[in-house]
Amino acid sequence: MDNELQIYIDGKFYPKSEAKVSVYDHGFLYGDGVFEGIRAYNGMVFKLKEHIDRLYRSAHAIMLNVPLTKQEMIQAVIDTLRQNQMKDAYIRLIVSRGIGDLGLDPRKCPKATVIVIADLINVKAGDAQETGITTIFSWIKRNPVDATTHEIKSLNYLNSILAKIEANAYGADEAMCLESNGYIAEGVGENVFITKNGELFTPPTSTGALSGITAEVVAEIATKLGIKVNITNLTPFMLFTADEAFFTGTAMEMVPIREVNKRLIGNGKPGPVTKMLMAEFHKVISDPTQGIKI
Ligand code: PXG
Repeated sequence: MDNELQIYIDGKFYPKSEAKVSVYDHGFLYGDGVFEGIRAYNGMVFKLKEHIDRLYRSAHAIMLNVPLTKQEMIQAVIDTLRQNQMKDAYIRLIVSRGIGDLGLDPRKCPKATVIVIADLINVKAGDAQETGITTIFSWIKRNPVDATTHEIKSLNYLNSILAKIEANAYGADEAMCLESNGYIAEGVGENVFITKNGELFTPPTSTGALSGITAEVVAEIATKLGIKVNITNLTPFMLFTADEAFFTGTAMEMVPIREVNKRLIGNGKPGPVTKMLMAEFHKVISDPTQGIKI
């Protein structure tokens, strides 16, 4: 197939149908590895440096030696996009522990595997940005910070997947994840914000949430607009009684939340603060200075 996607694996390109890793790779056997989800908009890889920095922080936390320098990793992403002649893409960057034996000891894996996939973005639920989405609190507590915390963007996403299964089972669009004390941590793959009396509130990463790059961008936009951003523990009650709520993430961008466990948030429609931030967010992602050119 001529127009098959070309996938980067350890410095070489393979057509999608031939892009494979060993069943002995500890990323597959144990979820031992780290990843990033990145987007390219109109020939610019949005916040690429920030994503690469986070990838290396995750790798450092699990004592995974990335076989490329940060600059080489940036180049691998750019090369993959050029190879596929892509200007708009969803990029998945994966560094797994690599091939070992069937035991879990990472010392048996001499070299990490590096994979870059650039694919088309699967735009979620069409009009979600206009109508907002429904959520439920999942009974599965977020991984604690002294365990496989989501501060590390590891290949171990079963915690998020279990929460997503609950959302699917109850017919909600997305799940809301609580940490072990009952505070709100984040969504399954997105950070959460609420607004109350014109101010923004978002949980700290000490709930075990990922330090989101989209969340950081939105917080900067808010600050510039004179909207106060408070990083504080959020209870389910605070979400039920918020004026507005929304998720942020690379894949979803910004999506209003209209319902949680059947309670409407505000009047159930995207509110003025959310709408204003969404409009500014769309300006930022179309600004070529906000990332690295392909
Ligand atoms: N929390 C977690 C646990 C995440 O995995 C975010 C927040 C948002 O972070 P950014 O930096 O993207 O603003 C993520 C991001 C998907 C998908 O398909 C999203 C993520 C991972 C895997 C899949 O929506 N992560």
